[in-house]
Amino acid sequence: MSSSIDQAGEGPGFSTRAIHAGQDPDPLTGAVVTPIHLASTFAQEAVGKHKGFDYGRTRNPTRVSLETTIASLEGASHGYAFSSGMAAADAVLRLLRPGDHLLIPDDAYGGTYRLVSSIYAGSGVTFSAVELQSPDALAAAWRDETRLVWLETPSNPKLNIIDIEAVAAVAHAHRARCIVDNTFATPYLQQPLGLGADAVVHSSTKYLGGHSDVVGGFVATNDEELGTHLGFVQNSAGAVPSPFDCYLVQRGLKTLAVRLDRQCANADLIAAHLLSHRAVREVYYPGLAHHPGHGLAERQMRDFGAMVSFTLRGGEAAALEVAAGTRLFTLAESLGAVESLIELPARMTHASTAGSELEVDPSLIRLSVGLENVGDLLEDLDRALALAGS
Ligand code: P1T
Repeated sequence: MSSSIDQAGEGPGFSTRAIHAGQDPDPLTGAVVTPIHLASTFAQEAVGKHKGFDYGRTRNPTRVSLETTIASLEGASHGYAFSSGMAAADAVLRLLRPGDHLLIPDDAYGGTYRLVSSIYAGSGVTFSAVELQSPDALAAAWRDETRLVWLETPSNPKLNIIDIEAVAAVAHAHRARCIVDNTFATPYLQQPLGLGADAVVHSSTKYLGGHSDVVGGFVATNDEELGTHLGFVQNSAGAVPSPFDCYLVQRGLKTLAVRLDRQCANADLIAAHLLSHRAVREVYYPGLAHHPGHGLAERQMRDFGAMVSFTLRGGEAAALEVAAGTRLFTLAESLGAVESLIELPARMTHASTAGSELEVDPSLIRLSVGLENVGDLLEDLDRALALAGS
């Protein structure tokens, strides 16, 4: 695992790029914050002669600034911002044609499963949900028509760790693409393009924005053909974020590294505490030595992330009580912001996976660990666990 301090390597370090890439002071006014350009259309001197912007859906200066920043953080030549994480995923999946086959993990965000199983499967794309941590399972699921492998690592909500480099190598050997949803790790903790992935997808609603006040998505790639496809879909389907939303995500990015350093440290302590709690049956956190992906996460990630899932000896009834019993951990969907959240994926974020290979244990509780004082967070969990009779 690399140091949690963002050391400079060749060129500016991560935190420097988060604050400066695509964010030079405004040439007109010197403003040090990228202006929010609200114009939906831009004056042309003569037909087709303009300053690089003609219509707001096609190109917007605030969006271009954000796209430059995130692309830089992911080590990408192309970056496209979307109006949500699902719109970003959809833009990539539009590569698929009827008859094509897609591999997805057997643990992934419920909305991604819904998009694939309801919308894409409905238009003739086939898919298999596979334990992508296992090279044998990957090999067995591969078909001649497999065009794309979709990874989530760490996965939502079980925090499985998948070997990006190994899966990308298999995909490329078959002339298929490997796409990584990097929402849980962020580019600060994990750089999928450097490990061979063809594109990185984000829900920027989560850590990138970081303050639970914006919904957004992003795709970054170094693949010229894929970049052209994404730009075409972004403009043609039009699921673009507003200039204000772009500003909010870019503002969040400036503190991504420091937020995550603290959130990972808090999560590490919480996972260890839960592991030793008598009411807890199992803890899912890649930072724990017994986690099956621990060694791989050490190699593949800078730190282990700030999501922790666990089950209780008291089962679903106890889980429902704990989820309703915390005060600092707010019972809510979503993740990755400054405040800590608690939820029950089976009934909330992953309800659409019921009856599928991705179905979540109804007693599984998912925590998004925030930036609060960790002593207060531990006390809050202990109180809720005690109230629930656990
Ligand atoms: O909500 P949206 O911005 O559209 O992002 C969808 C999405 C994509 N990928 C992953 C890994 C995600 O976790 C999400 C959204 N997830 C939640 C809302 C949640 O609470 O899990």
